[in-house]
Parts: sequence; C-alpha cells; structure tokens
Amino acid sequence: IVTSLVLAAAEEDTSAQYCDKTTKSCGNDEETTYGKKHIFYDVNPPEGFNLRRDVYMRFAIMLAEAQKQGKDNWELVLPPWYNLYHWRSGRREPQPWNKYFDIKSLKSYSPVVEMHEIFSKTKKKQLEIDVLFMLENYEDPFENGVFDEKWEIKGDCEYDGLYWGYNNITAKEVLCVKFQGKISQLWELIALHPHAKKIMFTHGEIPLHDTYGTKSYWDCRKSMKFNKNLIHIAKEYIAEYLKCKTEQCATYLSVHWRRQDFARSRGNQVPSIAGTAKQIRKALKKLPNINKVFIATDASMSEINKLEKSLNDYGYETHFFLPSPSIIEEYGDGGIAIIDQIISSHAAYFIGTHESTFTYRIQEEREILGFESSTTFNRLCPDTGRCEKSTKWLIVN
Ligand code: GFB
Repeated sequence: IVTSLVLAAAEEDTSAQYCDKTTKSCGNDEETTYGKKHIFYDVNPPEGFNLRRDVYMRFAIMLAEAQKQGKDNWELVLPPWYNLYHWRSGRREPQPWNKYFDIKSLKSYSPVVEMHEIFSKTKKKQLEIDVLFMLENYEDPFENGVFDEKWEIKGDCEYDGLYWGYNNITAKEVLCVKFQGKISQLWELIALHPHAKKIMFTHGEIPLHDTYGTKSYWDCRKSMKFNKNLIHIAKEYIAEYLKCKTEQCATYLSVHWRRQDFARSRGNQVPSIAGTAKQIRKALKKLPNINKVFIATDASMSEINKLEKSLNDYGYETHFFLPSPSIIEEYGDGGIAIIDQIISSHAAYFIGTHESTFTYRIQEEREILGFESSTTFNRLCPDTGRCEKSTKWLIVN
C-alpha cells in the first residue's frame, strides 16, 4: 500500500518543468524540485507521539530562526507518522501531518512541507537523499566533567532505519556523527556539503533546543494547532457530556492517567488505582461546584472500570472518550490521543502524570488557553513516599 500511495502521488506530476507558485521560481531538474533545499529527519523508533512533537519544534525553530537571518532556501520535510510503538490499532501506512495538525498554521511559523508535497513535485518515482547524517550520542556526555557542545564525524556507515515506511527513498552518502548540544549546530554539518539539496538526520531527538521555554518556543508551540476535525469532535463531546460550550470550562475536572509502561516500570512514581481514585476525590472535594470528571488514559478496560466505580460510588460522574469505529478507522490511536488531550485542556482543573510528555503537551495547551497556572500544574502522586511538585512551564507571549 505504502509504495503505491507514493507512486500515485509521484505519477500525478508528469510535466517537465516544476514551478513554485509562491516564489514563482521554476526548474527543469526533477531532483531539485522547485529550487528549495530540504531537511529531513527521523526519531528513535520507540519514542512516542508527544516527544516527537517536541523534536519537531526543535527543527521548526531552527528553520524559522535561520529564515529570519536570510537563510530562506531551506524547507523542513514533516516526517510521516509511521508504526509508532504505542499506536496499536488502526492504520499502518505512513500518515501525513495534516491528519493531526493544521498545516497552514504550522507553515505560518516555519517553512515546512509534507512528504507528499515533495513527491508530487519530483518527477522520478524515487527520492534520493544527498547526505544522511546518522546522529549518535557521545559515550560520556560529561567528558572531563563538562558538557561541551561538539560533534565529530566518525565516517561512512549504514542506515538502519525505515525511511518512514517508504521503500523508494535512498541515500547517496551516509555518515555516522557523534553529536551533543544545540540543534543550530546542525548548520555546521550542513555547511560541509554546500551542494547537497536533500539532507537527512536520524535520531532527531539528540540535538537539544537552542533555548527552552522562550518566546520563540511558545510562538512555535502556538502554531501547532490541531486538525480542525479533531477539534470539532472534542468540542462536540465536551458540549454533550461535560456540558460546556466555552474555552475555559467550569463544569469538569480532567485527569491524564498514564498507565501501561508507566504502571509497569515506574511503580514508585505513579499511584495504584485506589490511590488514583482517592487523589481525584480529594481534588473534587475542593471544587464543590464540580461533579464531573474526564479521564484521558491508556489504561486497560478493566483498570478503567475499577477507577470509574471508585468515583461513581462517591457520586461523581466519570467520563472517558470512547471513539466510534469510524473515528478509529479515520484517525487511529494518534487522533484519539489528541481528542483526549483537547478535552483535558479545557477542564476547570487538570491533574497529570509526572514526567509524561503527553501531560506536558496538555499543560502547554492550557497555558495557551489562559488558565490560571494553579489549575494546570498538578500531578498524581505515588501512594507512598515523596511527591515533587510539577515544574511550571509558563507561557511567554
Ligand atoms: O505520547 P507519549 O510520548 O507520552 O507516549 P509519554 C505515550 C503514548 O501512549 C501516546 C498513548 O502517544 C498515546 O498513543 N497514550 C498515553 C494515550 N496516554 C494516553 C491517553 O490519556 N489517551 C490516549 N488516547 N492515549 C513516553 C514514551 O510516554 O514515556 C516513551 O513516549 C517511553 O516511549 C517513556 O515509554 C517512558 O511521555 O507519556
């Protein structure tokens, strides 16, 4: 299926000349597409959706900042979502970003393009990356006691990834590079190959943000608006079950209850089911006008039933978003997770899971919506032992 989708996209464009409508620039070279150079990246396969969103921001900010400084011939290719470890149901072929995000809004911040846009402008059915840098960590990040910013080309090596599920993408040259430090250092690697038009980085999670939590961080974050259909589904649910039609709802409390690998391997950081129910009830006691709870979770059905019972028994109305088969078919696990995040974001009060990037993204959304920070940076504590407060990452406008 994968290959035929791409081939169909590529075959649509049969003209000899390729023109960019915005820049009005044309070219005959089927490989250069419309005169722009492209950066591609992928991420360590086990990483989840919400860490990947942060990796996207690092690259998008890198390109946006470069553009401000006049380096405007580069575009970032949005890496299709393929075979995510946590996405167990639904489609398996690579998904474009417009399934989940508002591409127009992403483009308003940074020069980004979807992979299918690249294919539609490439005459050949094959895409060839000029230089592929396989990033890897230094064995000891604190060599001599300091964390230096550095990189070192180790030499030729072999790409072991999947090119986002496409089997008609290849690379001319593959280099292994040890890398540590800020993402803008990647320009130094790019500068080594001034004639390369398509550059790819693997392990995009290794380079760090140049600055975290600054205005450019938040400008980029604000541009990551969700796909309008997903917002619509979430808002209809909120209106119907949680009885709210405003942006900041006063009718419900929300919880991101991360289970699965967190419950298995972080037992000392996350509460038991009974402990979770107890903490939710305690928070609700302080909100006397609220008796509705919305729970976003990756828990199993039997865990969900237990938690629901221990809240219902105390007279609280407990809600979970249970997608219809058509929503599962159309948007898959990624879309359902986003719907859960949107519903959680609009609640009067939110409680998240410690160190979950899924929770962080909800907290950011609430900052953008203008909630009081005391209603946002709350976490579930373990049943026993210390419970550090959540770090407050406040918006910078
Ligand atoms: O998004 P994510 O990176 O968050 O990965 P963490 C968790 C994935 O699990 C999500 C599903 O992308 C969803 O597919 N998931 C988690 C949920 N919570 C919910 C929920 O409330 N509703 C729905 N619908 N789905 C990281 C992982 O997870 O934790 C790493 O990315 C690693 O691989 C690390 O396991 C420990 O930051 O929570």
